Order: sequence, then C-alpha cells, then structure tokens
Amino acid sequence: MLELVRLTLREIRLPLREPFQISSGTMTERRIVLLELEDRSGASTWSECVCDDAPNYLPEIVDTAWPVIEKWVAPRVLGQRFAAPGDVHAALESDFRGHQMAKAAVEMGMWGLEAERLGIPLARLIGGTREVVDVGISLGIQATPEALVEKVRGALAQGYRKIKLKIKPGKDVAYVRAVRAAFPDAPLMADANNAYTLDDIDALVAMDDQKLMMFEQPLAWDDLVRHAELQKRLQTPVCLDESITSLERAQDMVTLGSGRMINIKPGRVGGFSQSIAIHDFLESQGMPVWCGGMLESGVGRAYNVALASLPNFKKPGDISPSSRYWTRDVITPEWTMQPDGTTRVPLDTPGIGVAVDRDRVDDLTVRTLQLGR
Ligand code: OSB
Ligand code: MG
Repeated sequence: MLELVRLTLREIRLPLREPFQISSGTMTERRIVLLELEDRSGASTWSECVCDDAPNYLPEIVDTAWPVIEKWVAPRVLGQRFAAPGDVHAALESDFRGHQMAKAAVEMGMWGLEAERLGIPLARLIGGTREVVDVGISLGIQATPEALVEKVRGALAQGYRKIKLKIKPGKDVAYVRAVRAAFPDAPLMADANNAYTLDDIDALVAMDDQKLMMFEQPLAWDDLVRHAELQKRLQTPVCLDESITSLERAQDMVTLGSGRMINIKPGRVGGFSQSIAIHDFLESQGMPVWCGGMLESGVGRAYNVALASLPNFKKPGDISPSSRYWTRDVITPEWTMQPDGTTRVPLDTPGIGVAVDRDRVDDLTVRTLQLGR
C-alpha cells in the first residue's frame, strides 16, 4: 500500500540560458514548484508542477497551483492508503474541477513514489517498452528568418530528430520557407500556441506545402470546433496541445476531426493516469502521440522521459537535455542526448532515475511549505 505521509513544496527560480519566445510571451526565468514526497515505508521521491508564472499558456499559474495543492489536493492524498498510483486520479476528480497541473504534480509524484517503494524504474512501472526515446527541440521565435535558419542548423548538427519552430502571424510563412529552403529534408513542424483564427487561414494554407510534420495548436486553447474546420482545409496534420486536458477532450478531437495527433504533457491532463489513457485511446485509433515539454527542470523531464517510453509515443518528444535550457540543472546526472538524437531511459535505477541536488535546490529556493507529519 502506498501512503503519502509528508509532502514538501518548494518554489525555486531557475534562469533560462537564453530567452524563450512563444506567440503569447517571452520567458527569461522559470518559477518552478518542486514537490518532495515521502511514503510510510520511508521511500521518497520528487515531482514538479509544470505551470508557469503567467496565464499565457493555460489558465493555471504558480500562484494558483501552490494554494490549490496546499488546500485541495494534498488533503485528498496525504495519509490515505492507495492500492496503486492509478487510483489517485479518481480521488482528485469528484467535485473538483480543473487545476490539472496542480493535481498532476501530486498524482505523478505518487507514481514516482510507488516506483521508488517497489525499487523499479518508473518507466517499467507504467509499462514502457523503449530503452531510448527520440528527442526533438522547440525553437523560440527569432528576430529574423536568417537567425532561425542558424538555430535550426545548430540543432540538426546536434542530432535532434524533430525541429519545432514557434510561429505567430507575421513571423510564420517567410520563416518556415527560409528554413525549408535551407534544409529540404529536415523533420520540421510549427507550433502557434493559439495565435491564429480562421480569418488568418491564408497564412496557414501558405505553409501547407512545406512538408511540415504537423501544425501544433494553431487556434484557441479551448476550441475543438474551429480546429475541425481548419483540419478539413489543410493537408498537414493538426496536432493539439492546449486543447487536450483530459481523455474526454481526446475523444472529442477524434469525433470532431479536430486533429490527427496529440502532444501529451502529463501536467496538462492531470497526470500519468490520464496520459496513459489518452495514449491507449489514440493507439486504438491508429493515431500517434508524442511527449510535449513545459521547460521543466530535470525533475519534470524524468517523468516525461518515462512516459515517452510507452509504445505509441511514435514521434520525437520535446525532451531536450538539461543543457538546452539550464547552465546547471537541479538533478544528477543531468539529462543528456546521444549524438544520434536519443536519450536513454534510465532503466538501471529505481524510481525516477535521477537524484535531486539538494544543495543546488536549497540555493534556488524562495519558499518552502511542509505538509503532513
Ligand atoms: O507549446 O509546447 C509548448 C514551452 C512552454 C510552454 C508551451 C510550450 C513550450 C515548448 C517547449 O514548446 C518545450 C520544451 O520543454 O522543450
Ligand atoms: Mg505547444
């Protein structure tokens, strides 16, 4: 039996190596909530809440997630006995709307804790089948198409297997065409983070012949109906990110034809149970999924790497190594990528596969809250 007896929240600040710009804003530093979980057996592990400072990706932010975990999530889990981590999701659903990222931070931690308690790798616990996972990079919006071409050149030289270009109206067609002209066979895709409406469809149509693997979330974060209209008019597959917050929304995507694949971010869907359910459902539909990222520290990345070891994660994930974003990560060993653009799933280590560097975390911590005994 899994029983969480103590939960410690910490907020850390981690400066990015370089600013990261998406259509809705620029980040220079991450505010990250880390959770330390301890089981009755003495086993312990860490997890991460993936929301950001500002509500420009989804409504949840650090300043909602912290009190929600304290007041509403932790009390439903602390001191309760769970036969399996898969049972935690249900405990967080009844009469409790939204707050997926706050719920996921604890729910995922319970999977990590179970892996630690049983002494097996997290990837094994969830039924992962891959020993290595393919890695993609997400490149922020650049000042000029030429600057973007140089970024892509560097990423391809490092071995990345998928190159995601962030786009927004006015920084799209010329950028994508310049990159495609420079690299005719590169595995490219574009992510708009909701920056378009159906009125801007001409720009999207103008990129439809650029052999993009997909357009990620071109339209509004909560809109499945217009994405269905858009998909009918494009050959390029639409991949949904922001719009998929549960298994039901994934089912709606298939019913409506709003997209042909999903970027699964476990934080966005409330944790591992829903991630696995969405993975299984899309597999039954013959549609691939891939693992998204939220500029996590190495702790959050550990969960993403484990998740991406499931069989239907058929496209490279946004699981770039620690050095992509951080001068120094908060874990040891840091996440690395092989020259062939893959990352090893840590199958020789129990639990999440990396250890938290406590001194580093202490140096970065701005507040702490201990819950439980
Ligand atoms: O839309 O996938 C996104 C980062 C922050 C917020 C939203 C997104 C992203 C990324 C970065 O694309 C992916 C990564 O963690 O490397
Ligand atoms: Mg996205």
